[in-house]
Amino acid sequence: MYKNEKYLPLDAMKYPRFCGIGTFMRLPHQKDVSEVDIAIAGVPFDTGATHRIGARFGPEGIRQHSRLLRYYNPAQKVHLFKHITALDYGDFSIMPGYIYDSFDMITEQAYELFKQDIIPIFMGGGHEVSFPLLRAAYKQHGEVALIHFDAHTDLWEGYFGGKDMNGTPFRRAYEQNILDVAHSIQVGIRGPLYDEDDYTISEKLGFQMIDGPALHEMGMKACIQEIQKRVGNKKAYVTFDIDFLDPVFAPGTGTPEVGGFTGYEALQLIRGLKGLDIIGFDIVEVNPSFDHAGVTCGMAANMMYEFMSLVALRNKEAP
Ligand SMILES: [Mn+2]
Repeated sequence: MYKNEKYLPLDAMKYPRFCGIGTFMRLPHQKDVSEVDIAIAGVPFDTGATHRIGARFGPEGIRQHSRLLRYYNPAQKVHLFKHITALDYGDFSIMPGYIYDSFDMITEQAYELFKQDIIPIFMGGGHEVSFPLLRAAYKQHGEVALIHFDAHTDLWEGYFGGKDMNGTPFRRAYEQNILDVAHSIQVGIRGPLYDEDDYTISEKLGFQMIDGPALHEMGMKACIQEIQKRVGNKKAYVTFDIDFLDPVFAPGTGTPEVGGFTGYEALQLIRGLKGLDIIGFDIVEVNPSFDHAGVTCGMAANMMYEFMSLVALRNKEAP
């Protein structure tokens, strides 16, 4: 019935959901990924924070609030563990305060996962970690299309005279030619900017952008069609900054912007990525110190559940 009984969450009929060590979804924690489709890995690095620090505690917070996830996803009509095997890989080691050393460490550890032909789901950390993660993806897959949900483009040249922070990862990735820009799309961008030029930067560099107000106007279904059309059959990497959501739904983040999206809208968008050739996911900027009652961490856990469901659907349709 299950794809592999070794890789199931703890049985909630034997061990109530509040029991047990807090791995993601109470899955087994191990480093050997040779038998799994999905590895969940924490990337607890936030030294690139331009505003509130604390996203290094994101993985720990998300894990604690992932206890309520269950096997069957009724929205996608898929029973996850009939079609996938998954584990909690634990956290990458990083060097707090040292951005370039940590970037190298993150790339190396992420590549260990990519090269074993599995789908990694990374939990940041600040958005700066997406750059070293994309370098690892590139090493295995070549250029990938970026599907980017965020309140900000994160395409800035730099801040405070420095180059690498949580507002710059995709500028660096763009410069290093590791993205398939012509098939990449940014969704949900909004909030006050420094200058008019900041608004046009995405399209100038060749990305498609659907900004926040446009997304509210067009609705989720039309946006899904745009994403599907833009990415087509290219290999894609999904990066989800939790500040895509309105601060009401995700207060626990570093740079909140009003006028965002509901939890349900975010779930709809991720569900709509069905059928795309996605090789990896990250969810970033979850900052438990600014969270209330686990609202943000629980939301992030559910987004990851939808990532897992996409992989399960893919396996279900092409076992
Ligand atoms: Mn971001």
